[in-house]
Amino acid sequence: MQIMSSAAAAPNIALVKYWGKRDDLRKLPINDSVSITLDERELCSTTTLVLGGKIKHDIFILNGKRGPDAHISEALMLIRKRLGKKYPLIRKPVLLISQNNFPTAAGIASSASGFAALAQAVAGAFGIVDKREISILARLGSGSASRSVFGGYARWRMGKRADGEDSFAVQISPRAHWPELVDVIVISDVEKKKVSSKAGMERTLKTSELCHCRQEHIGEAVEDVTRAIRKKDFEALAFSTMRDSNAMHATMLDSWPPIIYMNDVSREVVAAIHAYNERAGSLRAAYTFDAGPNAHIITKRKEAGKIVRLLQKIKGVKKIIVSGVGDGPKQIKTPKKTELLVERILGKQDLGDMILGDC
Ligand code: 2P0
Repeated sequence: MQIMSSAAAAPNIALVKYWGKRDDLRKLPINDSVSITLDERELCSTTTLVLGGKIKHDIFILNGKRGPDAHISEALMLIRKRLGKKYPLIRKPVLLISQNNFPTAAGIASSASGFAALAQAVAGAFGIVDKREISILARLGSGSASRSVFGGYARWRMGKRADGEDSFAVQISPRAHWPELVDVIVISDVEKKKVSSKAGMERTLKTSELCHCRQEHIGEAVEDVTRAIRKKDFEALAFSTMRDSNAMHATMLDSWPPIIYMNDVSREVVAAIHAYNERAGSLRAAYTFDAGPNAHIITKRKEAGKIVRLLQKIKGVKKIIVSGVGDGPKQIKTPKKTELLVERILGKQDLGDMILGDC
């Protein structure tokens, strides 16, 4: 039997961040985190999974190029271990085709959207509808992907169990509850980061004293942001978001050797947002930075134009993307181009390194 399943998912931006694991392989975090899922019409990973095709080993086509990819292989190994008994087809070699609608080199992390799309495609293949299960499947790929399986606003509960069965995301509110928020993404650097999130988290947890201090207060930040989302209290959300981004980057700097993701442009953006809020007399915009220098400015849509014009003036800003809040992953009809590619690949496997084009 051959099954083809396709899904699309968007990245998310964390307001209270995940930076440190209690279990590296299962990707179990040391704290809860809260995020906004972005709009899949702006930023999206589309993944097609073919199960039961006549192939001898896994084949990955990522953004039009044939893999290998150690990260996907590890995720598949964990997913197979989890689902293999109930769904033996997952044990057979798979063909996986994944494409981002944003350039991977745009400085926007694609692992959350990529692994959420993969989890949704696996779920679609086997008729799995339990969101908790889909969130766990996504988490096995990338911790932050566990949150991208929900639209709107999500909280990843760290859980306490060693097997990770209680570590999954839940939805705080759907998009419709607070659709006005946007993420203004300010790109100043498109290079691959020098320290991966995985290595960075390990280093921070091992060497930073400050990391333990952040952990003492992070529960409060998670509750504050969750409450702010429920009450649509932008100022409370903005305050806790900026504080936690600064706190996380402080623990990175406190690591040994220090990890520095923010650059001069990032710091100028921070200053510009503080000045903007000062002039407005209230918190109208909040910056947050992931493991990279590109700023994410959370604001209301009506402020976005002004913020974009303000930040465009900063020297070194290469590109600005504005994304709204998304509805979460979708099971989709496999695009025609991908169907043709699947036929080609299943008919002739010796593709070498050839560029396969858009799918
Ligand atoms: C987050 N980040 O909460 C934080 C903020 C980056 C900084 O989750 O090792 O790609 O695959 O679980 O999820 C980026 O790390 O790491 C991340 P793994 P992931 O969004």
